[in-house]
Amino acid sequence: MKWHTRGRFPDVGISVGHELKSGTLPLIPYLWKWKEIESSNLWILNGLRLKNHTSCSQQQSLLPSSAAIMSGSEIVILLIGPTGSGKTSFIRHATGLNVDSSSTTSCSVYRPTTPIGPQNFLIIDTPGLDDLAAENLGVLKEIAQTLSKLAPRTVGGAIFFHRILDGRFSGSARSHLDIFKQICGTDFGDQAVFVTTMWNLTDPKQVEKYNTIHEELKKSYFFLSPNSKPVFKFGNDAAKAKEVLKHFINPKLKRDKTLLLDREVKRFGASLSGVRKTSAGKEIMKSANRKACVIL
Ligand SMILES: Nc1nc2c(ncn2[C@@H]2O[C@H](COP(=O)(O)OP(=O)(O)O)[C@@H](O)[C@H]2O)c(=O)[nH]1
Ligand SMILES: [Mg+2]
Repeated sequence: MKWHTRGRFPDVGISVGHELKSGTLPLIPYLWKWKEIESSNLWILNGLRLKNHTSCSQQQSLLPSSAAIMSGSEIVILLIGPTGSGKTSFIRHATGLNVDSSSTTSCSVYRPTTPIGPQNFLIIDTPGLDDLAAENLGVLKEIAQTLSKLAPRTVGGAIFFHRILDGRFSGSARSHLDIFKQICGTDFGDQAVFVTTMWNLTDPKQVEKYNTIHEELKKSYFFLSPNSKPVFKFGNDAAKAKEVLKHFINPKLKRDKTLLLDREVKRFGASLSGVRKTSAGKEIMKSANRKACVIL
């Protein structure tokens, strides 16, 4: 059994989210978080956390970015997908930072050490979507709070991650995709990108099979608008991660749409009751009700 506790950390004014292992009491996190803040490289700016997990030189490379964050020049990219689908690994390769994959229990924002185009990126790593509605609402709240801290910036692109090794689309993968689509809104168009991951783990003898699955996903699921389908393959390498990011700076892409969740967070707020009113929040509840019906 997992305990999930989320609360406000009064001294620094940021929200915290923690997953406690079975048997631990959910009253420790304030203390624990305090220790984490003291002992790790945690940068706080305007209530926004910029995590850096590695060396001093990388730490310094993040410091000037604080100023850049204030200037609002980067393209904000939101990553969504189930746990283990490769979001944090993608960030590691896209940013050149040694980001720890072990547990993503709250949202963090990363900036590539070397810009790959005229504009740099701010990439939001998010906790993985789950099969439980309560967990997914918690993830949505984390995302909503990060978006409201980033305001007046808005999300310029979103990426959905799916492990190609999982094969054809399961029920929970479908429901994660439905949540992603409701986070984006249908008019987000090509600003929503779909990535199949783990290509470097596919058996070379079965590449045809996985290519077929990839094409099927592209044909039937991986798009917001049927006219254009930005779908990529990722095999845990920097070149592919950067290729995906380059999509967002392609001059042919009109990056003029606002993420539906961004608009809804402005309207309903980033509290749990606020995110329940968003389209993604409603989608989470709808899929929970569907599952309950199946069980009954
Ligand atoms: N071989 C391979 N491993 C990957 C790939 N993407 C992620 N992983 C590994 O899969 C595990 C989960 O990935 P992670 O990036 O933490 O997934 P997240 O939960 O979506 O952030 C980690 O051990 C990664 O090293 C990939 O494309 N290829
Ligand atoms: Mg992660």
